[in-house]
Amino acid sequence: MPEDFKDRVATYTARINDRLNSALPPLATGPKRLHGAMRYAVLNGGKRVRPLLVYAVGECLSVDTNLLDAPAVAIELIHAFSLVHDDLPAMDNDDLRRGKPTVHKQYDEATAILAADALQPLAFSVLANVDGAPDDAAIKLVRLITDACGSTGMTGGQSIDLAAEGTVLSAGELEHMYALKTGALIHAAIVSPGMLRTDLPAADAEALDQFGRAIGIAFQIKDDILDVEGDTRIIGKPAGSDQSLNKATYPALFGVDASRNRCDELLTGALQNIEQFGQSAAPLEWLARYIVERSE
Ligand code: GRG
Repeated sequence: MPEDFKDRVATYTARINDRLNSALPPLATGPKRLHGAMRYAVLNGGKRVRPLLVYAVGECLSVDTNLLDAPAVAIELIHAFSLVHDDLPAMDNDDLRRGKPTVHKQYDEATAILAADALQPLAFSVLANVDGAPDDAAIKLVRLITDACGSTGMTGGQSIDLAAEGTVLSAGELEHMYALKTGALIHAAIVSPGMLRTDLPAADAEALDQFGRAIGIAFQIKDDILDVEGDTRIIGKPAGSDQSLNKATYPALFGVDASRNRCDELLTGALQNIEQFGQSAAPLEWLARYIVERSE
């Protein structure tokens, strides 16, 4: 990673961790076990890819960084919420997340469910309280993010995923599931800074929309490849769990080489979409490459 990007990633990561810490209820106030589990679910690591995308697109569109904190925090809280649910015994039944015990292992199942339940409204409260943004920005962000995590977004994708275990899907069906399960929230992160501008040209909105759709799907295909080829110690969750659960994944259905090729194809298309932003899109381009080339 070039040194200047490394510095900026470190700066934005420290920033989002600080904003998440402030948004979460303090440990000193009760219910302490619930608050402890919420903080554990959010602050126990994570690459912070979605907030980094928010900040990178914000740079592209010259949006004030202070305004970007609300969507960055809200989206990361929802992401953390979804991981807690995803790991539960009723879903993927995982013991390890981000190299640490999953929330239901560290606490207990009821506390994990409640912590996730409380993270979701916290996310929307952060959005509702966005300060200094254009008048209709909060409502636009709420609409964007509720759509991304509802039954035609992340929750719907998870439902299709669970139903698809042990079945054969076409590439189109699989990518539809990925677009919902993983892509919708990543896409929301990418288009959210546009909601903080009153004068965004339609061509810029369209370019980010297309970029977001492609990168969202590529992110999940790369996640699948890491499940096959990754190292549990580096990815922080048990490698090979998709195969154990008989999940319908890109590598399982089409092989690792085809998965890699599809990721590259999606990346190339995505990068073409953001060429119009010129040099201001360099951090976004770097993040897109990181998403398909990462080892964690
Ligand atoms: C309504 C919010 C909501 C959720 C209920 C459980 C569920 C429905 C959806 C789960 C969706 C899910 C877990 C998709 C997988 C996405 C994915 C690849 C997660 C891993 O993301 P990383 O690699 O994780 O960014 P870190 O740990 O780095 O944050």
